[in-house]
Amino acid sequence: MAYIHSIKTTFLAGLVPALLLAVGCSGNSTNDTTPIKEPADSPNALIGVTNNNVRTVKVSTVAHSSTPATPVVSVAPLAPEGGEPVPVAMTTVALPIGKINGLIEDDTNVDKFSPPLKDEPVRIHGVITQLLDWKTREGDVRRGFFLQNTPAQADDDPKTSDGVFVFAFDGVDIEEYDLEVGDEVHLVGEVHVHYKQTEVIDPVIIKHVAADKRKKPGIKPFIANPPSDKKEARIYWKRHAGMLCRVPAKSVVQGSPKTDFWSGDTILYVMSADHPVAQRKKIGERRVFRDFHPLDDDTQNMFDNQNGYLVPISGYALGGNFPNTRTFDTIDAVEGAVRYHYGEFKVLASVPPVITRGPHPGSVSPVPKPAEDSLTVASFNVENLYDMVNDPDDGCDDHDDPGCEGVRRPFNYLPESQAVYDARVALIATQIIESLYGPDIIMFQELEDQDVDKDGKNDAMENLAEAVRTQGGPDYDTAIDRDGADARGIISGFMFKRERVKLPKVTAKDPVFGSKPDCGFPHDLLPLCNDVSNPKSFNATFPVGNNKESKTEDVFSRSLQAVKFEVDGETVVVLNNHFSSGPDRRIQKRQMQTLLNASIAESIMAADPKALVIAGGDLNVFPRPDEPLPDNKSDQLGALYDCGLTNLQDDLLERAPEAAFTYVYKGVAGTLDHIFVSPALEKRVRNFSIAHINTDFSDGAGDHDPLLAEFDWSKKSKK
Ligand SMILES: [Ca+2]
Ligand SMILES: [Ca+2]
Ligand SMILES: [Ca+2]
Ligand SMILES: [Ca+2]
Repeated sequence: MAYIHSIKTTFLAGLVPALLLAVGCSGNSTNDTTPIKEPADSPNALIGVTNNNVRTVKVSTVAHSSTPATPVVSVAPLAPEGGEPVPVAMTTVALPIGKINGLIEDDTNVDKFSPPLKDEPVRIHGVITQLLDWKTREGDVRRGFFLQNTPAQADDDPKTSDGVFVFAFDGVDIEEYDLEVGDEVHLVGEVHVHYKQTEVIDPVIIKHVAADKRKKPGIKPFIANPPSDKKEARIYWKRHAGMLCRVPAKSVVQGSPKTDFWSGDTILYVMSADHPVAQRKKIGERRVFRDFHPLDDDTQNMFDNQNGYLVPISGYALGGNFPNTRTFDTIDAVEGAVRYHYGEFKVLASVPPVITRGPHPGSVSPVPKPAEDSLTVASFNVENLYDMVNDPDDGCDDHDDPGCEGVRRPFNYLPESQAVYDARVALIATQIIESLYGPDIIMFQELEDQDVDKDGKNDAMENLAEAVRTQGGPDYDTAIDRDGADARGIISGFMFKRERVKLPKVTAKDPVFGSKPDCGFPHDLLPLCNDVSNPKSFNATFPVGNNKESKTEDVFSRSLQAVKFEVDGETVVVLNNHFSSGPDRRIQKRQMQTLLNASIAESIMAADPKALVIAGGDLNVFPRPDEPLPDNKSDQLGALYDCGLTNLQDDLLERAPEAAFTYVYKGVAGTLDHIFVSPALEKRVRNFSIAHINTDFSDGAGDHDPLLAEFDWSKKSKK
């Protein structure tokens, strides 16, 4: 599973963008200033909303002329019960917005920073750079605008931001005041921190000059140019939070923007055309790779900068309506305010980016057509391949289901409609036929665990096999051990060519597939490992004392699926995995998952050094050296390397590093999917490639690119 899709156990009242956005400069006031309509409950309007901190605003005078307003508002804390309000401040002078946002030093912890005037009443002025409308998940409309000081109004300090979001809820009515981009406003409100974004809330406008009456230059955007170091980049963005930004033209798209269910946001990551990585000679190398990759921007250091030079462009203000894009596309310049939302600073595009199509990411390193006398094995994470059929035995596979243990509604992994599901199945089938040349064996991850027709076959794979046949591809059979599913109900499984690949019956005495498997794993195997079956799920007890990283007490939340195939008289054992997600989390879990794989592989190879063994799948961590954290020498796949298997990704990293990735996370390409092989198989490797058909595309079939290993299966090779 992709680590951005980890199971949410609590419902987050996330916000989804409205389809409506007002932008432009169509101010139509006939006077220099628009008459101010006082809020209905003025002069005693409440401007605070928290229970303990309600304040009273007394609007004593309201400016109706073009002259700057002098004392207009007195602010007092709510009186103790029965007492009189105590005047505490006269908000007479507009503060530079930089004073609201506060000084961001070079070593400021952006995530813990609190603005100096938090919860204080303030008066500010500036020019509206962007209006923002959105809807809550419940459908309620929310509104606000970004306000920025002109250079004359600002504090002239590059370490403070001159812009701020003004949240209009409970305050001004944007339509009533006819606020437009380019208008100058003076207002009072209260400094508030909303999920770490500094805002001014409950605004009361005291002066409004429409854009067409201002007769002064508007706000000039700053040009996005964040430093390469991620930490420094966050300081940089914090110093510009709320300000109007321009992402320069010809910036290069990295990865595919998809709408995140929880934040309601769609983010397009781009890199400036001026960046050295964007200026590399080979097209395929103009890509942002993880720090440890040989084509990272810093090839000297291993864990270097986390690639802070990427610029996130948010489609929130566009209702997620980004055009379809793919890696290597370039954009025309995009403008918008910098917003902090769901842990990230983003440029809030005010109009959809105009895209210029780049080279096809898959054309950079195409998968070569396998030879006739090869055996081909693929691994393919099909990202939540859930159908629209309600499984009565499953409480979380239908939009109307009640939920499962640890899995609550709404279910972000379900398809929107039958048509969406059918289209995905058809596209995956096409990819299997055209991009992977109909592999003999496919290891899938993230299938829905369902068999409503009770024919012993996984429904998702049955649908895939049917779609492949319909499109003229090979005739596939499927196999699965249903003991392998996780709480949500995703499972790994196998599809294989019916006429070539056989699934032998296994006996109770089989050392792996029999009733008493002994692979030397140092912790207790679960009873399901004693099933005599092929395929067969393996899982074990997670050692007590190390169990802080996960709620499950098992090594796997989704069991390893082992299978024994016979191909042209030879036995091949395949261990198909979907490790726990998040390369920098659940590290001990993945180490233990690796160890169970290695233990099984090692026991097979100990009995027969020429055994043909494959272990792979979505291992959710990078090849060696995998360190996802600065000082963490976690070596999470170490046991698989050390038991004598070879990771085919390592060869690709040397031979064609520009092709060595399977997943793009927040614009950064990394390798989460792997195929390890035993020495006897390694000698027969003809090719190993990755079909770059999904993760680079906003209209791909899923979030992972599939792998294809090609082995020499000629008579000569079987000595
Ligand atoms: Ca880097
Ligand atoms: Ca279903
Ligand atoms: Ca159900
Ligand atoms: Ca079935």
